[in-house]
Amino acid sequence: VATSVAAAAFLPAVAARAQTIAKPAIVMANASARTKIDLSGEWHVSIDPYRAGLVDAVGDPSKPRHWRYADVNVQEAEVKNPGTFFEQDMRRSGTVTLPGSWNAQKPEWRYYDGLMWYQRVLEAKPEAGRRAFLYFEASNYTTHVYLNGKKLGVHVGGFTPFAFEVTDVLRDGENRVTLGVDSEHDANAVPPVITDWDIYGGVTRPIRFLTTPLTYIDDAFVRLGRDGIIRASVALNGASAAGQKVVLTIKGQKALAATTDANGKAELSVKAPKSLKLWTPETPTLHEVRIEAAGDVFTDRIGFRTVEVKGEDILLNGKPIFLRGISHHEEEIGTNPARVITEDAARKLLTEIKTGLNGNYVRLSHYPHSEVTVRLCDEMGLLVWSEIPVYWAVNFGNPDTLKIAQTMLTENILRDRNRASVIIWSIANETPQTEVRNQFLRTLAQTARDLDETRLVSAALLVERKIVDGHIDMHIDDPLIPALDIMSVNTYNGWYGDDKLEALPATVWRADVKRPLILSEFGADSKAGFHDPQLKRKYSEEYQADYYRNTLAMADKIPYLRGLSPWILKDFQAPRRQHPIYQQGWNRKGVISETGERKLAFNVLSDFYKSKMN
Ligand code: GCB
Repeated sequence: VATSVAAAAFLPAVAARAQTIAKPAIVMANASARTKIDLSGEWHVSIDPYRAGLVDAVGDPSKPRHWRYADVNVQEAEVKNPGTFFEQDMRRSGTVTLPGSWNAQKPEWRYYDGLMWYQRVLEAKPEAGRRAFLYFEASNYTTHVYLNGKKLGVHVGGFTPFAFEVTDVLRDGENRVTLGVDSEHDANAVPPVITDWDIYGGVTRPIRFLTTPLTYIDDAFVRLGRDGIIRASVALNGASAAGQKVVLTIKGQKALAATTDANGKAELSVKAPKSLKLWTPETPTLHEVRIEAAGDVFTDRIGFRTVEVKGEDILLNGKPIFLRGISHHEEEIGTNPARVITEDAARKLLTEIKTGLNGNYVRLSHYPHSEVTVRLCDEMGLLVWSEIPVYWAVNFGNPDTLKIAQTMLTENILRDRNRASVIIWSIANETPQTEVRNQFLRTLAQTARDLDETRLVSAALLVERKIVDGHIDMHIDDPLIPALDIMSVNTYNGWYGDDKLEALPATVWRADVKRPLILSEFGADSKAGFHDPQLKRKYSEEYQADYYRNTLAMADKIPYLRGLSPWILKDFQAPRRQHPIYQQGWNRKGVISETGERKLAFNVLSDFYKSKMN
């Protein structure tokens, strides 16, 4: 009996490890280059707090109501048959602009957490010999998609792209796209119900209507290996995917060719020429890459570089590098952000890191950021930590939660693995050291490695603070570390807890293994403009600046420290932060305020990074 109990206890974890995650049916690499119609703009909107549109009056999901009307001209129907009645009419509902979270669109929707319906017309023309798709960059959290009243499917997860094919549903002329976006996170969701950031429900990134040939290049992963070989993995999608000639050209280099196998896949490789200009933060060279197959063309601008860990060093193109970074949430500057990241908004924030802080690195926390941000990092020369929202109290024991996290990680990696700037896939933030969590995260680490052999894997961990011989002692001993390339630790001594700032520099950091360390977070709140040079109370700019001075002095003494991403670039909305004077719904750990003013700590960090530039 004892044996079978033990075996049963191990079963879920073993099963989880064995499960390899399938790629989504449609990847649509570099989708934005295929855009036929950008569906950004005015959409009709209708709130549905009881989710009445997904079910009938007694909750039967087989008889949904709301979207059924999508293909009916209600106004005409009411005239034609005065006895008929409807309780929704999307065509006469008010409008909002998408992308944009509803949180910022109406004061009464500020904290709405539920279902919202959107609808707009798509004027299109089915083309013989071409397939048509709707592509969503991100919609938070569960999205029900319909075209002309027909349900195309559902997507779960707020920060990664997804697509539905509409070739057979598309009509000549007026088509109606209807979306039901539900922001609610239950206990099994990723992230879970409680986070330290805003909900930002709704469609937060562009929606695109795309067309392709009948067989098209769905996925292409082009990278420089640590062995000096450039490799391209190409996957075609369509009835004639097998046996196709694939031609890859990197501008200025000789073209390569291969033929797709029975699954429509081809691998191409070539030794990188000595003359190949590598991507670095200082010289972010991007190469024009062109792949042709089956009458389709895929183009992108791709940087080539290698990243690896050797002992306690992180090597970029074979040379040790120190990551001068900061953490960053996806939120534009302003007093009422809607999480709409335009190129301008992203450039403004990233320039503060690159130029203002003398940075070369950004932690894009706590979820995959918009594609425009990552592409700008490629262009501007900022190394990226990319993360999925496996955060705090995720339900590690639930296989469905693991599946959601794996799908998210997969969608994130498939979108961004051609971005040279991305060097780290992070699989979690501040998670408890339990055995179910270890199994869950080891599975994710393996998923990342299966999809991408060229990058590093990490997770932001916690370390218990102890006092040993009168000094603060931080012993990094998380059992997850063997599954990670880099140890990353969030530390808040001097902000949470009673440690005096003067005690921080003498902190001893101990690790059981030789591996590079990143301090993935440290920070203190301050309200921009609150000065208190005498008392230096918490929340004053002076306290935050002193906190930075002392924490940086501590960091500087850790021999195996290879990077920093303090918390955080900009003050951000966090409903759980309600100090009536200093926070008012904002986490104030930004080194710039929500309106972009630099606080005193900004200069402390900027000077420190200047001293680290070589
Ligand atoms: C953390 C979390 C981050 C919070 C931050 C804070 O450790 O990772 O999401 O916002 O601390 O301000 O406490």
